[in-house]
Amino acid sequence: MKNILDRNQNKAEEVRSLLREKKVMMVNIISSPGAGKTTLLERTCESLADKIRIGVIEGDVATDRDARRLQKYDIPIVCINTEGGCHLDSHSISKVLGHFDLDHIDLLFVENVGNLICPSQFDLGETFKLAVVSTTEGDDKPAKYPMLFTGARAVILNKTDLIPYTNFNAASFETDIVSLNPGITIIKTSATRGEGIDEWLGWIITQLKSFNAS
Ligand SMILES: Nc1nc2c(ncn2[C@@H]2O[C@H](COP(=O)(O)OP(=O)(O)OP(=O)(O)O)[C@@H](O)[C@H]2O)c(=O)[nH]1
Ligand SMILES: [Mg+2]
Ligand SMILES: [Zn+2]
Repeated sequence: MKNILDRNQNKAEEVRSLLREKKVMMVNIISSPGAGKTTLLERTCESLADKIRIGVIEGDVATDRDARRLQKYDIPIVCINTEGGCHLDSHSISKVLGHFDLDHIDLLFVENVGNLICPSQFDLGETFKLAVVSTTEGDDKPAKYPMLFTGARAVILNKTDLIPYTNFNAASFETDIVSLNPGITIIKTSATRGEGIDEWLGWIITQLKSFNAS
């Protein structure tokens, strides 16, 4: 395992320096299956695809359904089928970067395979990780799966519209996250209804500006 992670890390650093040279900010989106990663990307492309040059790498175990959902936004998309693999690694990202015209992309989203565990161990060369948690999964997920939350720059708490139908405790969710990672940003959204999406869009634009200024 250590050898695998070391080799992954070396390739991730290569990817990171290529993206830095090309001024591409890469965001590695990680969540359990169904938390709302693709829906968040749909909302993001809807609002930003005509202002910011967006690209997407869709990591999926099987099918190209998520990539198809994003096709209507007329952005470059590459689908990686892991054929059973439960995470993406930096070698698979490095291989597909050649399919993008990196001189004409500002923001590259990677939708990782739905899984809260190993995707957080594999650096892809991203600028930062974005965690997505949905309210129906329970407020205890950050404490039970800490690795993602200690490493992420922000967490989207999605499906806030469903809180009335669950026992989700937002205060205890936030306390657990902040104790793991005091600097993390928490954004509450309903990706289907639109609440919180403007805050998310404002935040991602600010990240892009500071990436380009650094
Ligand atoms: N009620 C509600 N449903 C949502 C919300 N966001 C996403 N969904 C629904 O949740 C389901 C899963 O959403 P996806 O966006 O496909 O989730 P995902 O994280 O991309 O799923 P995988 O790629 O399979 O891991 C879909 O039926 C969405 O319509 C939300 O904010 N509220
Ligand atoms: Mg998806
Ligand atoms: Zn895995």
